[in-house]
Amino acid sequence: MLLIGVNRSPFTRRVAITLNIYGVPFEQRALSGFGDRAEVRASNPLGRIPALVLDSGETLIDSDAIIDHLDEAYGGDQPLTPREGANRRAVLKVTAMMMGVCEKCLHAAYEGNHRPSEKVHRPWIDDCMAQAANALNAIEAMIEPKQPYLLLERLTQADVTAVVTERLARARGIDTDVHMPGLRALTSRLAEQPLFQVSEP
Ligand SMILES: N[C@@H](CCC(=O)N[C@@H](CS)C(=O)NCC(=O)O)C(=O)O
Repeated sequence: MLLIGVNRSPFTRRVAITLNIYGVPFEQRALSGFGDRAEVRASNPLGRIPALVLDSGETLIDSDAIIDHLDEAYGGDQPLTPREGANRRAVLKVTAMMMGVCEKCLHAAYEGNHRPSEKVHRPWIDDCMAQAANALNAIEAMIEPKQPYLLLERLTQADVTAVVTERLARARGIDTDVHMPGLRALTSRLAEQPLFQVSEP
């Protein structure tokens, strides 16, 4: 199995962490969506990372779709995203919110990185970051400081996605130490675990 993408991409890294948690051996090609356009587009015509090339040769794209396959193939009776019911809905909702945070942080970054400085629209950046912070505040409010995990009493995809999301939000200037201390503490604890550490960018 071949994972295409760099781990500084939160979308790629959540797939790498999921593979590690499920104990699936894989190789990784550290390609970037912008730096290695031609090679990335050969695997994903949309030109985005991650892509996952299965041993059969089939290529999957988009972290949600890749993780859905990994849950189905390797999750057994306790996949990181529960198979049904209220627990499944809860994990999917929180995970979607955090994926949205990542997208908003990246929209803000792209505005600064991909447009000429005279065309950068600061209010758009501020609005994206305000949306990201608002969503993180909502997640902070869900955290029970004594619980080892974000949602259920076990590791789920909400925890995996929280680790990559909090890291990106902090890198983009959201002071999680001050504003989301529960999320910061939870994700720091998780990030120290070997299954997470191995993909640290
Ligand atoms: N929804 C996608 C988002 C993937 C994504 O936006 N990847 C970024 C890197 S962090 C990328 O490749 N951007 C290049 C581009 O959009 O051209 C997923 O979950 O995999």
